[in-house]
Amino acid sequence: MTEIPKNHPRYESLMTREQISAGVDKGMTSRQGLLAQGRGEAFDYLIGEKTIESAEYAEAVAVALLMLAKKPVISVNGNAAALAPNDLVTLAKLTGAVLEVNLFHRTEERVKKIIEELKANGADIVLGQNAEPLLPLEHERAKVEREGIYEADVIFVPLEDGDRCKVLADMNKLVIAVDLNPLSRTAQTAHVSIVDNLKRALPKMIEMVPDFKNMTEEDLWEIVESYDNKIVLVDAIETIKENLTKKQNEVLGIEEKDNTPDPETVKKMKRKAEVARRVMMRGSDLIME
Ligand code: PTJ
Repeated sequence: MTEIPKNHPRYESLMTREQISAGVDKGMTSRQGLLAQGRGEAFDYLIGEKTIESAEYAEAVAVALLMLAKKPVISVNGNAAALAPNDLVTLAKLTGAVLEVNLFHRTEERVKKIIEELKANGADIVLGQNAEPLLPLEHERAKVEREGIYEADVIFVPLEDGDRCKVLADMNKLVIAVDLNPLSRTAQTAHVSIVDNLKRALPKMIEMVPDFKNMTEEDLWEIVESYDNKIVLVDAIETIKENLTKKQNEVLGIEEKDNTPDPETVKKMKRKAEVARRVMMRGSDLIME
């Protein structure tokens, strides 16, 4: 691993690269995973390399959904295993979700290595080795375990490539995706699209669990039912546009104009107070009236 000085301005980003590259060396992550990481980095840059409010809102809804699920599954690929093995195991334990390895560039060797990594991070059982081609897909992601993804009602899919997400949705499963690209097929198809870096999203979700543990099923359903994924996607795209305009203005030496929204917009953006209180003790102004 390359030694990255802590005071390097791009420390976090470079360390993440090191993690992915170490994942390749360990035989868990595919070489294609390096390219996926690069694409993610580019979108993270555009989003401002921080968790935007709408993503935090989607994370809260995702936690509520995982708590409500009867058979939740967290699907793990080579990139997710390299970036956040410990947090994946913790989230699974806290929400009662089953971990299943599901790969696009599947080899049995990689499945085994990822299972070993998750177990080394505290997982008891990890599915994936007894997968059968049960999903209507022409590629290796079709291979899932009957007891796992095939029978799941809610599936958490970090860093997915789009078509499985659609197939799962078509099978009436609720899909939560983490994808920094709000334009990707995955983000556009999932029921809850978390436009955030997986490395930031997971700790936030883990931190939220205790707040949701004390809620009634009715309250959790209210949170889930009042969620609109389109708002989250639109907000992510809007954030990218704003960041680009800001940069453009900086380059041109144009001063920022006052962006305070007019009172009519403020009124429209006001949240449903009760739901907002429950979901966003951690802040989100995005449930439109
Ligand atoms: O391990 P395998 O064989 O299952 O393969 C996994 C990869 C990721 C290589 C495979 O699923 C793939 O090719 O994915 P894509 O089509 O490149 O899509 C990955 C998506 O994840 C892209 O939209 C990226 O922007 C996004 N992404 C990359 N890194 C992160 C991310 N999103 C959130 N957090 C990240 N750290």
